Amino acid sequence: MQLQIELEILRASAVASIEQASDLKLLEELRVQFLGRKGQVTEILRGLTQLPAEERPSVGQTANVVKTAIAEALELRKATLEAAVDHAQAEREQVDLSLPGRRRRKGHMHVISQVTEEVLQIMFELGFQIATGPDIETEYYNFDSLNTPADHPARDSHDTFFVKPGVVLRTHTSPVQMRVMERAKPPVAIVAPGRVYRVDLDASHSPMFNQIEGLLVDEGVSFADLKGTIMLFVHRFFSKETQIRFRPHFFPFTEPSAEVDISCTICKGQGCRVCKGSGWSELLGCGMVHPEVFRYAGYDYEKYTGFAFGFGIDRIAMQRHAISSISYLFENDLRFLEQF
Ligand code: 2U9
Repeated sequence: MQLQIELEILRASAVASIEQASDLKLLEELRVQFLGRKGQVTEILRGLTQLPAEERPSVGQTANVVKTAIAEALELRKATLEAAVDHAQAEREQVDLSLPGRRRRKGHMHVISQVTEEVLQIMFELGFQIATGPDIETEYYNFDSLNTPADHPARDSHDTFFVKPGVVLRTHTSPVQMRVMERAKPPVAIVAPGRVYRVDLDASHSPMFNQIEGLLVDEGVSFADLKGTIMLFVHRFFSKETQIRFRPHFFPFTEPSAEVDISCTICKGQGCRVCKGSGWSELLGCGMVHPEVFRYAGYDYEKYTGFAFGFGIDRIAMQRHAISSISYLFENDLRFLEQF
């Protein structure tokens, strides 16, 4: 009788502790304490053999009922605690599907590339084809064949990067036109875009810059054709209102030669930092191809004439987009680049 009361008390206190267990670790400790091999209920069941035979069945039955009740309480509490753990994890890992996604920043073409494409598109519509060539050139293609004598200051190592004797980083894209002329008979109408290199570094010069040159050769090509082509280009690329003026100049590969200015698009001719107060901005160099250049190309200079022009893309990009300092084009500051 005494044992049965003990069993009932054990059951009440066991179930109460189990129901209050705050985590799974504690619950496991309680299971060991009551139902484990050396647990309290197990000990009682083991002690049944010491009881008088007539008491054994009823005490044994009560002990089993208590054992089952404790086991059930353990199961129930375990399920509750596990569900709480799952819930807490779900809370931690919650994804709010209604939040907007992270925006990826889209890249785009550099303003120099954009301007290059615009220029090439206009020239393509005028019937010019696009030609390219190597950045590393022979002195022959970069200078000799373009009527630039061996003692010309541009051929000095102070102005030109030498790779090795006879080989340079091209200082202009003119060698591209020379190579095309060697291969093709007139009529030839090409534009050559690309990187060029000069030993030059200050606020307004970079040792590498981008250039576009053009060449048109046929029978009867005149300076009037050159002027008309430049005018048409300027009107399309800038505006019909943009003024043009030609100034005499000298290049070894053209004769006569000229430089072309446009009315400054930044100050509309009023005078500003970019045009140095003059209201005019230097745009490009041009001229009629020198007969000596035709001789190098194997062209009959009695039969053919042609014009050529060349400009730096930075200069034309600055005028196109009213950029006040060339350094912006090389700094790659996104706050600047994202405006285009
Ligand atoms: C061949 C014959 C003639 C290309 C030309 C210029 C005038 C010129 C400069 C402008 C500024 C380059 O970027 S810059 O420094 N270029 O002024 N270029 S005529 O004449 C040629 C080219 C190839 C076979």
